[in-house]
Amino acid sequence: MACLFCSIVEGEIPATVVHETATTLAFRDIHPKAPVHVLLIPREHVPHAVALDRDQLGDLFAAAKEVAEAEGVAESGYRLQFNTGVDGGQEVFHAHLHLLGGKRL
Ligand code: DGP
Repeated sequence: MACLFCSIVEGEIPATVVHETATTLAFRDIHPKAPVHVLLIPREHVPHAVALDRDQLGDLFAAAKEVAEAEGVAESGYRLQFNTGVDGGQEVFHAHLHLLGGKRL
């Protein structure tokens, strides 16, 4: 089945990319829940956070730190969140780390 976030990685669906590395991509959430709402994903398809390996987790958190600095929320603070599985509220089954900030959450 086609994966929405794989299509964004492939450039088939547009997204506002704010940061990218060889292994990760970060882009703005289409339905932002805070002034800053960025999704960080591995370029490789991994269905949910628990399936990420240590390198992928490290790369995502390192990228999140860079995004937080670039977005100006590193000092004020921000939230990092994985919604994992149906009960966790996950809707897109390509692992993604939410970075939310820019207001008191
Ligand atoms: P989750 O519930 O954790 O699976 O979050 C999925 C997020 O993905 C949700 O906050 C909305 C966002 N989203 C869904 N479709 C698109 C899209 O086509 N583009 C972008 N940029 N974000 C999307």
